[in-house]
Amino acid sequence: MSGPSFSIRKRLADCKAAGKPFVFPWVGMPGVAQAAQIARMGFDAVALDLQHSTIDMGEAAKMVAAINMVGTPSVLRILWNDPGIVGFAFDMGAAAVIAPMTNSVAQVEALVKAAKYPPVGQRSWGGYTMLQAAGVTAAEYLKESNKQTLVFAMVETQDALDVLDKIAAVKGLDGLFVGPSDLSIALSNGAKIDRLGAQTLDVMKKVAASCMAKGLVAGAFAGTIDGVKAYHEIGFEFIAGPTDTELSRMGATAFLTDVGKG
Ligand code: 3PY
Ligand code: MG
Repeated sequence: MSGPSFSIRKRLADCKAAGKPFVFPWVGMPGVAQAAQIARMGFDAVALDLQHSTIDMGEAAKMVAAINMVGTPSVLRILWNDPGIVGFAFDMGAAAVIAPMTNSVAQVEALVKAAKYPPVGQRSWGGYTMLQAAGVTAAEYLKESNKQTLVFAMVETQDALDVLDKIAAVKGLDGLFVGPSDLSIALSNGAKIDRLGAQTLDVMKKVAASCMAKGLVAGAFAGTIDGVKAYHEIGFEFIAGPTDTELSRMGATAFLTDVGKG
């Protein structure tokens, strides 16, 4: 039986067949114990955000190991689209990697090159943590990982929108992932963050359509319950739900309300 990093495709397919989104929290607080706790909460995966948090790569490696031990797939939004970081993330046992600010065909081609073994790309072989995370032998990992693990290019700038269909056509790419905060900042020329605004949703529909046309997974950061529902409705299937901070806040609010202090 495959381990968590090789279960993500099947989990996604099961969610899709059930008409439900694949939903995961977006963790920014370092901490192995908390990562493991969150991995037990019933989400489809756990994402670690290395771009906008204090989780460094050493901490991320430990957190991914803890999440994988629970049997839940881990998703890494990496610090930057750098081939060394992409390889590191997969070698540590990530099931999916999301690269921020991928704004051109060349940048997305470089991302795929770092994420996939030949003949699709040029990922470098080494490290064995990924084998435990996938629950397979080295030979099986080499044969299957290009298909089983997922690499996402983020669409969150006007530059990326300008070449959307070309980015979506990059061979070996598994999905597009919308960063609606940066996207809405770009669309409003720096005026606002409007993750559920009409203009943002309109553009996101185009991203979902582009994914559909190319057989890619349509992903996005939502952050809220309303966001998850709205994005699922317009064609997104791989959706980041609450941040870890928001999860705690929701729990605290419900608790305080229930004891009459809300
Ligand atoms: C964005 O919304 O810009 C993201 O990168 C997700 O947090
Ligand atoms: Mg962003």
